[in-house]
Amino acid sequence: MKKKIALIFGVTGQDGAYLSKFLLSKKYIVHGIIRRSSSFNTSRLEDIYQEPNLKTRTFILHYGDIIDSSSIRSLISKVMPDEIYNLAAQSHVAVSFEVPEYTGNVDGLGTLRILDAIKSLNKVKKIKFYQAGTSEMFGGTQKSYQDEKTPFNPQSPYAAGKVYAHNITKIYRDAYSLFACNGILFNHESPLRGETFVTKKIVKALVRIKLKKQKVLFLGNLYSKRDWGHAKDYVEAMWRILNQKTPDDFVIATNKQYTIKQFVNLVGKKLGFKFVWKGKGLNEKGYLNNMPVIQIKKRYFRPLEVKNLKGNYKKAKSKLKWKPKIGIIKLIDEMIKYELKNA
Ligand code: NAP
Ligand code: G4F
Repeated sequence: MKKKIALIFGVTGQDGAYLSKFLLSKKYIVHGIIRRSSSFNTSRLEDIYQEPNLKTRTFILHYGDIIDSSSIRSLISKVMPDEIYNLAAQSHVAVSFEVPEYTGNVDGLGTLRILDAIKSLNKVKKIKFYQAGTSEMFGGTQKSYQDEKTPFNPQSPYAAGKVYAHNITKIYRDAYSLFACNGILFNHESPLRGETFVTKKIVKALVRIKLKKQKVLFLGNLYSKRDWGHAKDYVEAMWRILNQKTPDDFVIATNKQYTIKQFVNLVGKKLGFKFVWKGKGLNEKGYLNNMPVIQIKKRYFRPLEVKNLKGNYKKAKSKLKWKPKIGIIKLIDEMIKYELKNA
């Protein structure tokens, strides 16, 4: 049987690495787009990298950039994939306040560029498209949990760019009958998570504190609530979304919620720490043996905060037969194990 071909924008990121491995296990030929950088950005792909000279390659990397229409168009025409996954993004919410225009260009217009290339090839091949949407789009929602019907209320340039990408994906689906789908994914983590996202930052720092390689962990807002799943489960949902009969949009979440402080305490417990919390606001501190090992710094607060995210994945459960398999405790165990190995 002819192998399916997938093309992944954002292949070097956390989800790109897990999705590549998942699709290879499903016998796909996987093409990935990488940006040229002055230092290596492919460390997450080391275990699946294949030599360019190998004739029977099933994992192939190409240079490209989602802000460059010409590279997008020529790569899509060259690869002629069955499925495109757009995971490419400036994905850090706080950083999006520092580089708002760039973030809008990559996260918003980048999606349009891919969709338009797919549209121009639509008579030659029906290419399916997945857009990596986010729970950040719900932003300042008043609802205690969010689903596909919850209105968007973005609170950052990142979320605003992603709302544009979500809407343009729907518009191209309706106007040009493209098989284009939006995943609305809640936070998902793993040992491969970027270093500056809060879960990775906490696990790495507490492991280093345990090993006496670090004294203090500086954090921002301890009281926002997040719905944290495992990236491995979430990339399977992306594939299921594209392998439905009709294109549609889905919330992917765990329907469980923790504050950042609860996450710190859970990681601490696994490492044998019991933090004593004292003080309020910027003066709040987490003590271990009377030492203030967790401290709050204003620079880690955002101009606007998304306070409450908890997703209802009922639609995904019923239509995609998807549910999260890895809970927060197993996720933390895996992240700690990885940091201990690399410390
Ligand atoms: P990530 O680790 O930050 O990866 C982002 C990827 O996008 C990297 O491969 C990055 O390449 C690439 N990229 C950035 N700018 C690009 C450009 N101009 N052209 C081409 N590629 C570019 O993000 P992730 O956690 O894997 O998330 C994957 C996607 O899902 C993102 O779109 C994110 O916004 C979205 N999302 C993530 C979550 C989550 O909790 N992880 C939840 C909802 C939605 P470099 O390696 O060269 O930087
Ligand atoms: O880990 P975070 O930076 O993730 P955030 O902002 O929720 O965004 C992530 O999930 C989204 C899905 O909902 C994705 F779309 C997005 O691409 C990204 O993957 O921050 C989580 C929470 C925030 O409330 C933040 O204010 O942790 C709080 N926080 C407290 N101290 C901190 C810190 N966040 C970071 N990054 N660093 C801190 O020191």
